[in-house]
Amino acid sequence: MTSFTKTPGWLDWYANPSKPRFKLPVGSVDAHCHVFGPGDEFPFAPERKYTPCDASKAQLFALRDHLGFARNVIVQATCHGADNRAMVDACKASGGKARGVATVRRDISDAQLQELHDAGVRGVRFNFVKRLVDFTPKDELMEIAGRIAKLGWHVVIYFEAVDLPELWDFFTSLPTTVVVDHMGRPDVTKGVNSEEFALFLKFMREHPNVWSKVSCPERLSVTGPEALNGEQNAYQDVAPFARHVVEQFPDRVLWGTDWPHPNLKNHMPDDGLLVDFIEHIAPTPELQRKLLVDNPMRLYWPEEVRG
Ligand code: 0GY
Repeated sequence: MTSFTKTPGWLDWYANPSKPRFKLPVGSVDAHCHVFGPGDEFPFAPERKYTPCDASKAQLFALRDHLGFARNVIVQATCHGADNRAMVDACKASGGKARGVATVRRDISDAQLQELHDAGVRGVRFNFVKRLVDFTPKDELMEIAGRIAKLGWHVVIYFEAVDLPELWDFFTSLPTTVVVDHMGRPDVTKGVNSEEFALFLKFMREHPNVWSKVSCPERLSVTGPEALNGEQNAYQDVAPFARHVVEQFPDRVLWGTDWPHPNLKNHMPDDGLLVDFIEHIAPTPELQRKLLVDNPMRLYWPEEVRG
């Protein structure tokens, strides 16, 4: 048995989330969440930048049912490096209710890629957030993108808004659907009309293969979770950004809880309240259905959509 010591100051996920007041459309997908370990069963990677608490598949599936989601997309967390066993184990145990997004290196074989596919993996994640990962050469990433394109997978990219100009040429050369995590992490203090956010919108507008997760208000917010003016105003500084993206690109947006919320420093969100935030960014039933059902189903379960 190996034991792990959590990173000092680590915040554990919220134990008893409230029941959302917002009723999710039938068949909703939590399209961004993770599993951590359990560390004694699925050890964390030696090269990790943080050591989390455990967050098992059973706990994830219990949250899914409690919040009213039908399915999950489990994104490989950086604390597991390119060892996808915990994520794959969760996908396999889900009975078809979970798909996965993996981290792979260029030495992965075609047979191993096929194994991931059979387990439910439909994408790879390229991470450019420097506090989370060491640098991987772009030629290696492009080679991986070319290989996974043949499987019909997509690339998920995670980066900070200030880095978009430098990464633009690489991102716009990717041969697959490209899904941006958390709207490219805008600095919300700069406002929805900032040059930085305008560049992100241009990225989506000019490249119809680019999608965005409009998730993680708890990560991007400066005003925080408190309802400042009565009810329903949690994360109010993030809402205009996410709503803008949902309204401009309704067929290319996804939403996820980001449970178990790695690396938050100030507070741990009540996942029930996070679900209530959806109404503020997707105000009509049609936008909600696209965001939560139609779009993730098209990307992750296309065989069920085509009928
Ligand atoms: C997220 C965000 C973070 C972490 C990871 O894989 C990860 O470790 O994605 C973060 O620290 O911003 O989407 O979960």
